[in-house]
Amino acid sequence: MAQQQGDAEEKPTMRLFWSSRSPFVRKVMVTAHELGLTSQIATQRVAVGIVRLDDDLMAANPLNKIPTLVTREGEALFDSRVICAYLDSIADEPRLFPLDKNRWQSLRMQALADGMMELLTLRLFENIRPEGKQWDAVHGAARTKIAAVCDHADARIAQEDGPIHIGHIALACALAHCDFRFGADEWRTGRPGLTAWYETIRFRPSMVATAYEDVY
Ligand SMILES: N[C@@H](CCC(=O)N[C@@H](CS)C(=O)NCC(=O)O)C(=O)O
Repeated sequence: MAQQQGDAEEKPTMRLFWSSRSPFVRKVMVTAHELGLTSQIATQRVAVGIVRLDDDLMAANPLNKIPTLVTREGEALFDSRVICAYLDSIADEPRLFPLDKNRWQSLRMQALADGMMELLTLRLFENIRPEGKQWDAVHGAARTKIAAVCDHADARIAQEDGPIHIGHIALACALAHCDFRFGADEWRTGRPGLTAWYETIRFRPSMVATAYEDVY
């Protein structure tokens, strides 16, 4: 069932296959909030997973993945990087994909954060494998990589002095997802710079409006 979020005065012209649990979806929703586009997007809740397929979604995206955005023209766009770049391109003031000196750092930060989301998703999948088919080494390696991502970000975040960009949004959504699913990892420990930065970004209206919820 489609549900509308944001300013109800404007009729939505786009449709987003959506879940309140996906970090990739949240990245798209935070982007839409930052660009003032939420009233144009109707969200359609889907519950999917690597072994849980959805016919409606697959008709739009053969990969069965969310987020998938159906544009005003009826074209399906995926994945989250493509959708965020598209939303930036149709906004009155495109600004989340800098073209100046911050361009490559912002895209690298997005890639790093997306990779962290993939690792968190992999760990969730490992958790639901049938008993006897789980592989602890996957958790261990994923945890090590996630810690390295956080160290990388912690070492660089203080040098970020410009306006918010797509890398910041992706990183905030990845860290929030770590809290949501793997709070015991305590990513803040030993990373004061990243912690202080996150304590600011997590209170932006776009982040507050898109909090994760563990519901289908
Ligand atoms: N690279 C994709 C990743 C999207 C993704 O993995 N989404 C998960 C939910 S968090 C999904 O839809 N999984 C369903 C499946 O793998 O079939 C993106 O950036 O959008």
